Amino acid sequence: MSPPAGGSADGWAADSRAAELCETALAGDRRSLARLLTAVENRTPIAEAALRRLYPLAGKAHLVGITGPPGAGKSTLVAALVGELRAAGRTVAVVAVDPSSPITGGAILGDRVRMQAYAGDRDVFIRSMAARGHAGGLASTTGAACAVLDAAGFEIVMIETVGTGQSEVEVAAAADTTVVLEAPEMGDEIQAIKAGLLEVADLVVVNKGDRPGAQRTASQLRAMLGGRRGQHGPPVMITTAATGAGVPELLAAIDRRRAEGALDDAAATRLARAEAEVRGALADRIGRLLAEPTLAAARETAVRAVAAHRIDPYSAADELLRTLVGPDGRPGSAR
Ligand SMILES: Nc1nc2c(ncn2[C@@H]2O[C@H](COP(=O)(O)OP(=O)(O)OP(=O)(O)O)[C@@H](O)[C@H]2O)c(=O)[nH]1
Ligand SMILES: [Mg+2]
Repeated sequence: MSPPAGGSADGWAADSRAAELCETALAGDRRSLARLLTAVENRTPIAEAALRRLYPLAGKAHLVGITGPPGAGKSTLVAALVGELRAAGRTVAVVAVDPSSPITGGAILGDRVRMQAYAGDRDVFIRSMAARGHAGGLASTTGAACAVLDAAGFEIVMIETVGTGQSEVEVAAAADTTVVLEAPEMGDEIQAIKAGLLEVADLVVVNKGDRPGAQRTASQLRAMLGGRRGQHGPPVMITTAATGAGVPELLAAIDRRRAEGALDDAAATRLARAEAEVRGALADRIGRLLAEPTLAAARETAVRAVAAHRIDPYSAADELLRTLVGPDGRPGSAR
């Protein structure tokens, strides 16, 4: 293992704690796994050190995003999929991301009750995460959490998110396969379905198949998506998550994505994810460097120069970057 960047005492402490947590988590200790995810959520130095160790072990899991409007039945469907996977002896982790609130909401508590059936099952891991407003955003935090669970050996990692604007696009960036859930009986409101939500769909599911209008909604969606993307719109399926009807077929469609190459290193979704992760890491690095007290003077000088219009913001940024990176190209070496 390479030493932590900078080699500071804090860096070494974080690295040795991360090493300990990674070792026990990989040996199957769920408490250590949960601690690693907390570190990821809070973006601590331990998370970074852990990721350095775990990233090479990840890349095998199928990351499946489940998104859609509130109440469409995402959590019920996730529970049904978990049941299906466990019946087949397969392992699964679930990350429920609530992008709307900085604090884990009540809905997720309800989901937890629903998942209590798996309390003693070591092959199911359920975690809710609040997505705070980090520079790297939802995608990079979710991506890091998925990498940890992936490295821990879960075959499928499901990410449940409420479709509230930008978040579903970010979920799509974190997942290999994005399942967009809709509920029937939207009638004319079908036009109001956020185009963005369907744009990112690899699979579209009309849930609540027991309700009238499910078939009609599915047909409308097929016409709409087929029309927009030529002959090959995403498959539109019908499920009744409450009874499990259609769930084996959905799981089969999800599994087919692996055979179709969605999990290959060069798959578009994997490249997009890597891109988001690198961007997130860069934003993180730059943010941290800019916050360093040793750079306060340079920052202050730049800000005053820009305010006085003696220099434009881009030139000021270039100058700061030179200060940050230093002549030998190493961060902080100019100090
Ligand atoms: N009739 C019917 N009701 C369902 C079905 N699936 C889910 N529901 C009900 O729909 C409601 C919402 O289900 P959830 O699974 O909590 O929906 P969700 O999309 O996770 O909701 P949020 O997390 O709040 O966005 C619950 O009352 C479920 O019991 C179904 O297939 N048929
Ligand atoms: Mg839910």
